[in-house]
Amino acid sequence: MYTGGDVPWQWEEDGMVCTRSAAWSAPGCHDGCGVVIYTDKETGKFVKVEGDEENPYYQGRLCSRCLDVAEAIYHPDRLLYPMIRDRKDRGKADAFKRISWDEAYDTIDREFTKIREESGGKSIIFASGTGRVTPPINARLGYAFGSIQYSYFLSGNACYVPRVAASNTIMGCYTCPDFSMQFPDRYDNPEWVAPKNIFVWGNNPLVANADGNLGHWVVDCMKRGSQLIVVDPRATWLGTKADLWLQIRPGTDSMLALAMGKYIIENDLYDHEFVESWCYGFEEYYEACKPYDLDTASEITWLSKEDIVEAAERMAQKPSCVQWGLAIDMNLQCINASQAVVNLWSITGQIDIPGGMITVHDPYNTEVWLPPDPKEVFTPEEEKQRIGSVYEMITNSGMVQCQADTMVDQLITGRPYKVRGAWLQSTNPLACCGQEPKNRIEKGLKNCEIVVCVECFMTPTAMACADIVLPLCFYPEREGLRSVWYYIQNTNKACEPLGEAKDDFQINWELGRRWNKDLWPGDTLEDYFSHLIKEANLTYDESRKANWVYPEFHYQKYRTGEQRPDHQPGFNTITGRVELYSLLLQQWGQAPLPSYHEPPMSPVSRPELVEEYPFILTTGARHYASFHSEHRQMDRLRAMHPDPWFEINPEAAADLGIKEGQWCWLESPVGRARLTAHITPIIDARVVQADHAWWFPEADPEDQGEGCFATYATNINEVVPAGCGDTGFGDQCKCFMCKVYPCEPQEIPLPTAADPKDRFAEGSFRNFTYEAEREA
Ligand SMILES: Nc1nc2c(c(=O)[nH]1)N[C@H]1C(S)=C(S)[C@@H](COP(=O)(O)OP(=O)(O)OC[C@H]3O[C@@H](n4cnc5c(=O)[nH]c(N)nc54)[C@H](O)[C@@H]3O)O[C@H]1N2
Ligand SMILES: Nc1nc2c(c(=O)[nH]1)N[C@H]1C(S)=C(S)[C@@H](COP(=O)(O)OP(=O)(O)OC[C@H]3O[C@@H](n4cnc5c(=O)[nH]c(N)nc54)[C@H](O)[C@@H]3O)O[C@H]1N2
Ligand SMILES: [Mo]
Repeated sequence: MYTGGDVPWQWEEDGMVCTRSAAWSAPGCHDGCGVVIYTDKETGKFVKVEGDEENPYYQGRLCSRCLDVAEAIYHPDRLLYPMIRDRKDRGKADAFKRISWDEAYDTIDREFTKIREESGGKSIIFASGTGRVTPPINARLGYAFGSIQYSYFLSGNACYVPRVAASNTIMGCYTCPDFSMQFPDRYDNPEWVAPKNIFVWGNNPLVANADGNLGHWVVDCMKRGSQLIVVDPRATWLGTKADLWLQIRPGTDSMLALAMGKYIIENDLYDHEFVESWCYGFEEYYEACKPYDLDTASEITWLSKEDIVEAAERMAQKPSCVQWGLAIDMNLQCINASQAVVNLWSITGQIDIPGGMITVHDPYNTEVWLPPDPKEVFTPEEEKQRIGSVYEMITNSGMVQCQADTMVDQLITGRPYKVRGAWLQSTNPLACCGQEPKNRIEKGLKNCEIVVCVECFMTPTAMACADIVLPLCFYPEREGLRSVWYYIQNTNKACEPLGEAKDDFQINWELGRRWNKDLWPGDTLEDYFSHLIKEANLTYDESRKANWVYPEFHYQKYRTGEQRPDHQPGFNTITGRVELYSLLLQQWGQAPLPSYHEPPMSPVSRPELVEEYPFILTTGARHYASFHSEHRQMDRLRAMHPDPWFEINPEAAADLGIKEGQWCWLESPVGRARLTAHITPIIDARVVQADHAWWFPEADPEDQGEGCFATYATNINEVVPAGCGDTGFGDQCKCFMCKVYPCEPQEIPLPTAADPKDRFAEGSFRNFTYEAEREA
């Protein structure tokens, strides 16, 4: 174990108290950046936040959103008190009434319990969005209540979970590129070497910093000699610095991977020792790759044969690693695509070598990322009640989510039984993660008898659907634990929450204890945190003083038995090897080997649609100014990216007579959305890329035509339909078809952001914001 106990966790400086912390939402983000929070010594109020240069993982790096957190804390739209609204008044801004926390808890407890008594715990869903602090504690709350329905609205659960599920299935573990983040001494660690090649595949690490990866590390490694290969249809900043940029046709990644596999095997570039000793199904995998020759691959992917060959040769050099991303998940054949890529780093022997793909584990089994094992809470019969449990791949992925599309279907139809209540904690499905939000998500949620939202702002989802809204505090105002594969750190409370805002841990612990104290142990919240890190042999207070706690890290764990529960050498799969041919996939009725499937909506599979829908549509590329649908009300961040946009190549724009900044409709056979044109050569003339997650906090919250806060008219998920692949995973967010045409001026009633003070109508829910506290 290594700790950061040599530096203080709190000290004073220039009349301020400085508190080291981990900034893990809210506001939301995947990262728990090491920060120093400055508060006024006299008043205790929040002053500013800076990156913590002592923190080995982040080394002082911080993004614009975190630096702007003061704007979030003192924002006039911030929710500060629990509120209730009559169900018949859903959508009405002035119908919320302030209540006390006790009244809120009592009402939720009473209504939820009534539903459980009448229809069983299973008829209430507990939904979260992406990996902020919330998902595991939300699942735990549901389990304590007696509901197994821990859920997520994104079609095909197509974020991260598919890649993790595929990895767990094939390798019995998850792997990450080795950027030295597992070592507190980082790049100086004597065992570490810089990757020779870093593949950035369907990911934009500098902007996204997703899933336990900080984009800066890629640049740090480049400075130490790593070469870069970027697989992306857009020239990202890293793409322009890459040694090889593969401008791939969206949705064809598995074709590229299979052709690379064939080339590597046929040119004897693979790692014989690793394949013979540690892989299962090599011959079968080679057979599966055979159809994917360079000519076919080049035609399908739009890449040159030379570039595919260079990529394959670089993949085979040691050590090489892959930083993959969302584009692998957002494909109906995402398990296939993940497997095609996993097999590449497996046959080339990159697993768990310095500079390769390191196998990672939850440090000290903290359960900070994963909910409790449902097997310890539910009977096998009850477990089968999880919505979508027919999708065995999801059920066995270790991530224990309901299948999203099945869940929304059930919300809408009430079949096979009604979903009567929804607890929404850190998700905004009407504006962000729900496909076909107007006809599916809003309709489904409104069928519930009770909808509770735990939120920091009045989002479109809360405005349209919530009966009870619980106000959430921001990270400087709370205690908590941050853990990522490599270390744990406390989130230390530096100032008091404004109003009566509370944090997720506190809310769930207080409410959860009404239902099941075994799942929410401890007499205080701090006891509960100590319980979460008990395997580290530290109390919460000790871990605070330790700043960051790293378990020891070893390479090549599969040789020493550290990779399997029975401590035998090998991987935690049926054969004990990396299953290039997956016996589990076979058991679950899925193809055991990867193969290429043309996306169902592409110019190749639907040539007859090309005339009407000439563009391939990919969506949701991340921006610095927002985290999903968050930050739209932060004026400074909004100024960086004021309107929803889509990227279009100059030639294509000229053909259509479209000018920079012009509002246009993007339309598919499913629906249309309105965004402004951003004309840029970074994208191929046959492809357009559109923002996701827009809403307009400055717009009319009761607007039903455009959708609450004008969200539907600009929501790209009205253009990309719901639906998943046959594993239950995957969607079409990164590969669909659309046309583009200018929007008439009269069709654009969007308000412009005026003085923020003008936004507040008398008598609206915003009456609960407190000028005095804000000014203080
Ligand atoms: N077309 C298209 N759609 C996409 C994507 C895409 O690429 N293309 N990406 C998808 C992906 S990968 C994901 S993960 C989803 C994300 O979808 P969501 O996670 O649902 O994202 P948000 O809409 O930002 O909703 C989060 C809400 O939680 C609140 N919040 C923030 N922090 C906290 C917290 O700590 N606790 C609580 N209780 N609330 C908090 C915020 O105010 C916000 O309203 O969107 C998906 N939608
Ligand atoms: N600032 C910010 N950071 C975020 C988020 C945010 O909203 N804002 N969201 C967080 C979440 S939940 C997630 S899941 C991650 C996602 O983070 P990333 O994995 O980086 O996802 P994206 O930015 O959607 O897409 C990454 C790249 O894939 C490319 N791409 C699009 N289609 C394809 C394709 O078919 N094949 C290939 N190879 N590439 C393609 C895009 O051009 C883009 O540059 O980011 C997280 N971090
Ligand atoms: Mo995500």
